[in-house]
Amino acid sequence: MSKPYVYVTRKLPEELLHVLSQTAEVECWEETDKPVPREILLEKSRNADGLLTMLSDKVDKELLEQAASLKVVANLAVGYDNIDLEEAETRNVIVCNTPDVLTDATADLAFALLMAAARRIPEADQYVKKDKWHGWAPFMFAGADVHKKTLGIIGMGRIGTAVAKRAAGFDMEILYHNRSRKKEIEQDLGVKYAEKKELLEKADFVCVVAPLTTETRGMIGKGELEQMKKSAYLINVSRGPVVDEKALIEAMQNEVIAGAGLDVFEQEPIRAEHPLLKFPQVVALPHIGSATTATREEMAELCARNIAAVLKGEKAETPLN
Ligand code: 8YV
Repeated sequence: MSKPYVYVTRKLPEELLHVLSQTAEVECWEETDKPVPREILLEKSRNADGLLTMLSDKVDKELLEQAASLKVVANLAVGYDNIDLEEAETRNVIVCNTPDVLTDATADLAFALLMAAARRIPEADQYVKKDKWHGWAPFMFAGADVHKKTLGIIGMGRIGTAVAKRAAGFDMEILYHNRSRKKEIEQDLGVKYAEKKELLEKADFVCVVAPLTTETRGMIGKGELEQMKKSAYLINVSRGPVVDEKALIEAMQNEVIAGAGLDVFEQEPIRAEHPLLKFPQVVALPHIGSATTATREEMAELCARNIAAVLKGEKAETPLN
C-alpha cells in the first residue's frame, strides 16, 4: 500500500519532519519565507491526506470541499483564524494547533515589546548606530516607568497568564479582562478581573492577547483608545484585526495614547509606507511572537507528530476538534 501524502506549505528542515516522513510521503513548498500561491495550495490539497499549514494559508470551504482525501490539518500556530474549523468538522478533518509549546516565547516577546515601547529602545538604538550621540542629556530618551505600573491584560488564556507572571516580577498591578473569570489565576497570581472599560481606564499598559474571533475583531477601536490614559501604551501580540488600525493611527496623530508595541497587523506583511510606521512611538515587529529557534522547532515537530498520529489512526496530541 502506498504511503499517505502530506503537503507542507513552507520549506522546513527535514529533521523536524522525520517522524512524519516515516509514515507519509512528505512534500514541502520550495520557499521558506514566501507563502505558497493559492492555486498551488489548492492543487496540492486535492490529493493530500494531510496538510501542515501556516497562518497565511486559508484553509477555507473552497479548499476543504475539493480535498476529498484530507484527514488532518496541522497549523504551525496556536491561533487558527485561517482555518474554517466548522467546515473541517463537517468533513471529518481533524485540525490541530500548537498550544503550550509557544506560550513562554510569546509572553517573553509581549514583555519585550512593552519594555521597548516604554523605554524607547528601538529609537535609542538607531540614535547610537546612526552616530547621533554626541553628548549626554538628563532627559535624553526619557521613557515611561514599567515597574509598579498597572498592566491590563485582555485575554487571560495561557499566554495572558504567562505575561502576568512576568509582570509580577516587575511589581506591576495586574488587571485582566476575559470572556470568563479565572478565579484560580486570580488567587495564584494576585491579578484582578476588570470590565474592559475599567481596565482601559486604569492600565498604563494594555496588552492584547485574545484570539481573533467574530467577537474580538475590532475590539480595540476609537472609543476604547479614548478610554485609555494619555500616558498609556497598547501592546498587541495576538492578531492585527483585533485592533482597529485606522483608529490607532488617529490616536497616535492626536496623542490620545503615548505609544504602541505591535507584533501583528491588519495586513501582513505591513509595508514601510504604512502610516502607522511613521510614528517613532510605535514599535513594530514582523509577527515574531513565537520566533525562537527552540520554540519554532517544537512547533514544527508537534505538527509533524499530530499529522503522523492521525494518519496512523491514532489520537492527535493537540486536536481542536
Ligand atoms: C505563529 C502565532 O508562529 O501561534 C500563533 O498564533 O501567531 C505565531 O506563533 C505564526 O502565526 C506563524 O504561523
